Amino acid sequence: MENGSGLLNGGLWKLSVLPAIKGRACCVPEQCASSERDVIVMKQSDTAEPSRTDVESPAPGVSKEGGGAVNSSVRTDLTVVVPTFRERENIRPLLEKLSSVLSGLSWEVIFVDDDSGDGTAELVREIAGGDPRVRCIQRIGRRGLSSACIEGMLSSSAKYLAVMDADLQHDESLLPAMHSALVSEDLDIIVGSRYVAGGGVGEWDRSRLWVSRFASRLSRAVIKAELSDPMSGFFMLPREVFQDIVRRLSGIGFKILMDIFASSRRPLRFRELPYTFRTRFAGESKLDTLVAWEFVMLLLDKLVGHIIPVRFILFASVGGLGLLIHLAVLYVCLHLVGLSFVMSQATATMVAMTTNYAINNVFTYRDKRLTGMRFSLGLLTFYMVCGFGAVANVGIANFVYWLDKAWWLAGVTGAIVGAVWNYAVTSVFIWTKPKKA
Ligand SMILES: Nc1nc2c(ncn2[C@@H]2O[C@H](COP(=O)(O)OP(=O)(O)OP(=O)(O)O)[C@@H](O)[C@H]2O)c(=O)[nH]1
Ligand SMILES: [Mg+2]
Repeated sequence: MENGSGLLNGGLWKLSVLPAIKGRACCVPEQCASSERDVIVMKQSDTAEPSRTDVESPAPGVSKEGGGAVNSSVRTDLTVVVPTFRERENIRPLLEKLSSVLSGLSWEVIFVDDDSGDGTAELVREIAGGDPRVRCIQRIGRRGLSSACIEGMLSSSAKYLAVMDADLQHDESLLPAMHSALVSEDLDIIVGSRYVAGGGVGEWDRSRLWVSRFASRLSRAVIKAELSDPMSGFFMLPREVFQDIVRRLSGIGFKILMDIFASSRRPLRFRELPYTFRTRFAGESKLDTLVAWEFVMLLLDKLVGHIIPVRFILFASVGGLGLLIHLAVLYVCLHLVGLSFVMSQATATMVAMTTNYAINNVFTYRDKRLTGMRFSLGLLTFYMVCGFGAVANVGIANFVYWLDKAWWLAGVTGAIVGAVWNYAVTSVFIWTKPKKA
């Protein structure tokens, strides 16, 4: 049987076909980082042109009096990128705070919203209609904090880029100090840290503190810098530093700062400024157990991603699990239920393929997860792809056996071909860019 990827676990093979598949989906007019890393595609609700702003205009969306004045001679110096997922209630309070602390700078804010469904993007666009400092990128059928930040930064042409959360947990009053440190000193990045003297984690309970510290320790495997808070999502860097790194970013999961440090070819000159993590203002946390899973994916990608794509490792591992599921179901049907072998094998194959598909949808392709009708259509496509994969597997294995007579070599070769086929085709036809709804 062929249940997604057969027996392939781990891997020594450097497959030239895979990076080519990973780099798909860069197309005009959508903008993307044309790297061989995973796809970075923008769905943008406005243009990628820099907005030109009036330095002294009032809070966006708060009062329109004078707020729409545009001084076309002032180039935006700072872009604040804010990833959002269901943050509607936090938008106006955050804009008020940004407006008050950044009043001496020429700045803009770009909200990158993953089609929240609570009206976040609509509200941002409404405010943006009266204030050129506010912009919105709405991504459809995509999820992921890091990739959202990357796309936000790519759409800016400001000299400096900051990233912060929407829920007011990051202390915006640090932004001017971050900016002046970058302007006056020879630094690559300024990080808001909760773990240097003067900083704090606010109301975290002990378990969250422990998890954060543990993750920071694990990150040492891929970060060379002595950062006290590599899990921070609050930082500022010059755009050329970002541009220098962007093609090597993984864009996986929640930890964009760790990704930046781990992707830089040279050690980054950094400074940490203390801040106290505040309590979320409104809305709900998006942290869940799968965020930890994405953290592991990011670590793996940084450790072995240059040899073999981490998604392929996961896909192949899920295939291995599928084989176990297949054997268990086959045993139950054959020996406990008393079905014929053909019926048992058919049932086991369907169960294994279906569970493989569901597991891959949640874990391997969490950022492109399919739901509703698209989930069902994807499942049908998965059955078909795996059917072809099985034919290719058996055909190639047969051929190798005919050549060599080594059963194990024939079996392994067939399984590899089946797995690569399934991975390649499903990543192009199933977990790909969304079509029109
Ligand atoms: N675009 C986008 N933004 C996201 C996604 N997940 C989270 N965010 C945003 O990223 C920021 C951080 O997410 P939070 O849920 O606040 O995570 P956290 O601050 O680590 O956790 P809490 O302390 O529980 O709030 C918020 O502005 C979220 O709206 C996502 O999948 N896509
Ligand atoms: Mg938060």
